[in-house]
Amino acid sequence: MAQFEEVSKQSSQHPKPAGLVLQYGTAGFRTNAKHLDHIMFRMGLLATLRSKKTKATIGVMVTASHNPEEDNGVKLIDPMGEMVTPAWEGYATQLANAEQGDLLTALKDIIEKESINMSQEANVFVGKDTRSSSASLSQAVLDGVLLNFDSFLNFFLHFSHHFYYGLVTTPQLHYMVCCQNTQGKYGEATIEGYYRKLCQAFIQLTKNASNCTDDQKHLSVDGANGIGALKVREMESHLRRELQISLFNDGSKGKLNHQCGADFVKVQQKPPTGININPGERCCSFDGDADRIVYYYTDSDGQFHLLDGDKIATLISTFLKELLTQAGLDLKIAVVQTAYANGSSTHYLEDTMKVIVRCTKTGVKHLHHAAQEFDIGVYFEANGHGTVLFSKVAEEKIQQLAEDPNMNDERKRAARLLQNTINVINQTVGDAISDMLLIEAILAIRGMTVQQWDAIYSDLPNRQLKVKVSDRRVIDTTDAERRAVSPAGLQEAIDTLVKKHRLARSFVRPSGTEDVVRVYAEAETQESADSLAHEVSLAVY
Ligand code: 16G
Repeated sequence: MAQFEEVSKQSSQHPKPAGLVLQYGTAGFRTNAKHLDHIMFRMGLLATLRSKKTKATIGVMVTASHNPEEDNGVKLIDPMGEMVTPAWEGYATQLANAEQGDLLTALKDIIEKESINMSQEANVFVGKDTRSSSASLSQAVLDGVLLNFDSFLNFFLHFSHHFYYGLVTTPQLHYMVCCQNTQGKYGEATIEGYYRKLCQAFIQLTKNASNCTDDQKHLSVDGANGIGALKVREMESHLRRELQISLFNDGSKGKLNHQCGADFVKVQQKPPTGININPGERCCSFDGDADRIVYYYTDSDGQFHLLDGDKIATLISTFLKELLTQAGLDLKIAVVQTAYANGSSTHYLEDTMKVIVRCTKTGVKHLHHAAQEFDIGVYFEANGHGTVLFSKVAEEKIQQLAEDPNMNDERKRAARLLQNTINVINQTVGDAISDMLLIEAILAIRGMTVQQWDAIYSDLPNRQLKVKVSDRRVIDTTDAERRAVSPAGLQEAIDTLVKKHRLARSFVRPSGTEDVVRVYAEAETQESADSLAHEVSLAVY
């Protein structure tokens, strides 16, 4: 098999440690960076195949998001900027785990199964976060992308093209892949184009905010010592002081995600280190690749208040619903959550706001798909990962109204606000920078303080625990992970424990990113939520 020589030669530069098995999980591959070189090379190869198959540009992002600095990871981005399809997640796992001598067979298998026309050219965009390991690991991806498949397969000669973006946030890469594949209809496939589109829309939106003081325009941002901090700095000049950012944890001193960032703040329910936080001041934290955001403040008693993904979804959907009413547009709006959504948020959305609420399994791809079923789908995980999707029909109706010369001023104003809202949002994936601009614009337009936003509803006290078990896969769930179907008797035990507490709810699910089982409990008081979580974790053990 002389034609495979080149792959064999190149792959021996990126050898797989024998016996190492890794799974393409909820957010791609993620583990200690020292185990990932061969995975990166192989994902470069796979991205090339995916590009040939879809006849479109594919993205490869090197990041481990909120994981510690020592870890790294990689995920593939499909043509419209969405997560790669489940079948290709399976191929990614197969390719990653093929022992060195079986790699070519694994590749051929994919090519055959997908009937890939190898004469098709391939285009791949590669990006990386700020981790020290990301430089060499993204080079390994490029080695895979640049390998000329067609010569080794003896087909017509067509080279792979790639564009190496270097340091980008994960959502920026999703955005640029989508822009590229829509021939610029979604925007320009450059970082500058991204800043221009989002910031212009933000500035248009804030023109509707009356009497905004400098204090109200001020926001403290915790950049998690990661890529988000770098990109906020780059973007600042486009904001023309309509938003004045004090940036903390900008990577100049601290360690990535260490005692800071959105995940730390959400899980620990306390402010990050490295930030000056004055009572009442609005602050937010990004995670390590800037695809999540949470807000918070401390009150005059020094008490910490977190505004997580549920509060963000409520703020955004309330704003959008009001605009739809003002515009007289009959569009179906829904909020998509996961089992982790605080019960108070779900009740508020369903009972007070009267919006449709859907619950899906954890993981962005599940929420994203569910949100696509509506004219406007607002999706957020409680951990701060989310965005808003507008259907084509919704976008067209909004545009028609905004441009209708016979329309009255109020309806037109609402339609224009909706148009700018669409433009400030990164619809390809949850994006901390874009979400931050949207939230800031909404607060400014509504003249709302962070305390008023927080007071929309009160969270039920809750607790999350991790339980280490010998095999987490014995736990199987249904009903969007809200009920356990195995092992036998576990759900009944949880039901009995829940009945002992007021306003209580609890569920367990195997983690998709760590070797643990996660336990969630909420109840009327913190003591009650804590003891329920503890009791349920004993039932799991
Ligand atoms: C990944 C997911 C995130 C989810 C988390 C759950 C993406 C891009 N990221 O980080 O949405 O909340 O996993 O982790 O899908 P877990 O399964 O360990 O609880």
